[in-house]
Amino acid sequence: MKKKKNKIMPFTFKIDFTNRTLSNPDSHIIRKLSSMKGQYLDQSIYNGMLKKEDTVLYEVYEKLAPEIEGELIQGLSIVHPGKVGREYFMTKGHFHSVLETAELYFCLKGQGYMIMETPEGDWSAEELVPYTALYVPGRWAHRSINVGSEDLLMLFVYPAHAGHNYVTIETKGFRKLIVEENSNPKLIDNPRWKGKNEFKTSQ
Ligand code: S6P
Ligand code: ZN
Repeated sequence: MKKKKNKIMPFTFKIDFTNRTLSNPDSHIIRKLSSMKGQYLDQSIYNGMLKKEDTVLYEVYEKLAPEIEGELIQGLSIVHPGKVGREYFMTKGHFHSVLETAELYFCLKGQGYMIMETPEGDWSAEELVPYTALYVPGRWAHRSINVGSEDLLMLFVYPAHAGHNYVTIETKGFRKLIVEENSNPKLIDNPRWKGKNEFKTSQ
């Protein structure tokens, strides 16, 4: 759960690599397989896995700030290794509600990709390995994907007033997917992605 911050003082925080956490996080979000309904291509494998266990796919620890222009929210995202059929464990993915807000990611550990796209139809897939910084400009929806065999750890920083718009991706998915082929990640078109983008503004 997030607890809103109204006042803030300068602070430092440490990343605990062993326990995969931050010092004194303000929030800890845990996302499980059940929150990814409709996002994985192979629905029967997805349903079968879900029947057995609602596996934790990823976790997010945040250091919060007042949700106003000028402040920043930062934190640690941990995408666990695993697959649903040929697709890897990944985040839900979102646009920022304030569309023109950017985000910075810094890969600390593991191996992954960030899949990104704009409402206008541009897309990009960037590889993430340790010590890679990734700039996600405003307007770009983003989803991180763990293509390795260990946790994918990333530090992120984004404007505190950005907010999250999940509904567009929940409804339409991303245009591009990353699947495993011959033990390697491969970028493919999402066969279920149809028609023109219909960017939804409601949450
Ligand atoms: C927030 C930032 C990350 C994600 C995290 C989980 O703007 O992009 O902290 O929240 O990677 O992804 P998602 O799509 O479930 O929020
Ligand atoms: Zn974001």
